[in-house]
Amino acid sequence: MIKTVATTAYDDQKPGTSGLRKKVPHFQRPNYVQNFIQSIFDSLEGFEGETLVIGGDGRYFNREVIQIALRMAAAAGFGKAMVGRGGILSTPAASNIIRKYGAFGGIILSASHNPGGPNEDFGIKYNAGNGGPAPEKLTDQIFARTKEITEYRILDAPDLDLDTEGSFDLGGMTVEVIDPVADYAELMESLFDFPALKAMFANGFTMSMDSMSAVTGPYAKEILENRLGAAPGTVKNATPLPDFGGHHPDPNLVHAKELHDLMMSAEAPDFGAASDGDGDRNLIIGKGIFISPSDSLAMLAANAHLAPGYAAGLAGIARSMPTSGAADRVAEKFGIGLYETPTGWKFFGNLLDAGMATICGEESAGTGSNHVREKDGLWAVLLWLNILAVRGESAKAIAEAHWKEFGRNYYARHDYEGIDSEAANGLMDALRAKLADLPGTEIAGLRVAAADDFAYHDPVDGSVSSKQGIRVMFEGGSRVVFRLSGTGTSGATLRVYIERYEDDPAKLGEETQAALSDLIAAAEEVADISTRTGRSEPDVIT
Ligand code: VG1
Ligand code: CO
Repeated sequence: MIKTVATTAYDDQKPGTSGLRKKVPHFQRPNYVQNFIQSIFDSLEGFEGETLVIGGDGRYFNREVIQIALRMAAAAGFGKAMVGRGGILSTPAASNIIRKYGAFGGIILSASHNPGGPNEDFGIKYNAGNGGPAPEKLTDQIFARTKEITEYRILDAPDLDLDTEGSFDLGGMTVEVIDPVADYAELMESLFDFPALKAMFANGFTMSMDSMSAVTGPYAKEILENRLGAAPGTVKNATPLPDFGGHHPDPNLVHAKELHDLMMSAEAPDFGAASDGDGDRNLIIGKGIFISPSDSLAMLAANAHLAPGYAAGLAGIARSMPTSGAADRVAEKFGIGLYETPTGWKFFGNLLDAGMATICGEESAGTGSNHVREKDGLWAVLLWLNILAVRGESAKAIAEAHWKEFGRNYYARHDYEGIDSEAANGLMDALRAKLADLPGTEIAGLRVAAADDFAYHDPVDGSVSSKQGIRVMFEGGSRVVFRLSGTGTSGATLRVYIERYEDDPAKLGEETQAALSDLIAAAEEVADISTRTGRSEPDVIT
């Protein structure tokens, strides 16, 4: 029986960079989840009898929300729902399932790299039929709907067993509980040279993969250990836990410090990697060398043709605006398009669908390609492995050769987390107000060449997204970028992105923060960071 339940609208259900994210207790407010899911359905058309994919990263509250989503999907008239066993689907795996089975769309439950647990973060996002995050037009529509919703519809039915694979009936809708890993592993096998990787491991190649007690554990174990023959134990923290073992599942140098320390030690294996809460980010650390995500994007793009799935070359490369320009030089060499988008994977979808870009990436440890419509952590790891296998060189040798050929974009991101929202907005407003006066002036000894607030004109659908980050560009090609995070759940996070290009062969091996010190001083001076935020140091440097 379908029930129609009266509800009161909330005014704070605006999806951010990647879906709606709040603390778990916030999501547990009366009908908070139901309102948002009904608002998604109310903003879609033509899904009667169609398939909806539902899955999440296994964090606290995942199973409860899946049960609600299933009953609401049945009430809304979907014909079928595909759910990962145990409620598990990594974000890229969900994207693949949507595409492979021609689903209408999917609901992904994740707060990605944010911590999980009864008092930590949860998130809901909708992905469309192309497998990618809902574009802004749709998220705007969903938000508008959340503010006026007065009722939702839900099937009156007991919870389904999500731990047994098979087909079940839920009020006339078929629920198919599927193996969360099989389709994804098959996709990876179609893109990369598994026999060559197997031979590399058989010949003694060693690696350490930290799944951070998050969703990639089962995927990495199946692919690296079972299919490719990496030694048992290669995948660390391989069991997804509802609270990620109390850690922050963000694969950066702060939260994956153990891996970093191992890779810099005498006991380092040949290659190290990590992935985040929902499996779409990657961290790459070679023996004795951290590869910054922006550099990794450029190096993957420069070498992708060595893997079978990309043997025909790339159609183009897309990167988010704050991501360094390292990939631009690769695009230039190949004579292919380079697209600069706002932060967030939803902006890559059109370029990928139109065949304009093959590989995309973000400085926040996200890289991916046209194989799905999300960034993909394990994909990046496997592409690196495929490149290492073909070139027979270490990650360090490949990085150094890359810098020699293209020059090096020294790059760092400084995050000031949990700062007062008003102070953060005040800082951005003050910067915006002086943009026009900056060109030609000197800041901390550096001359400003240009300054603007980045606006994106989507070349495919013509839509415009403005206020996407403030850029201060200096003579010589260095820059600092300021933006506020759209994924946090408490206060505001200021992100300061700092970049300097260097092509002097004698200056390619400097320590990053030292190489950027004058720009760091300029960022402080132009934005008044310490006075306005009350912080003298960033919380996280990546
Ligand atoms: C951050 C990153 C952005 C990424 C987004 C989602 O957004 O900067 O590059 O796409 O997280 O990643 P923001 O608005 O906080 O800067 V994930 O791994 O949370 O899906
Ligand atoms: Co993520």
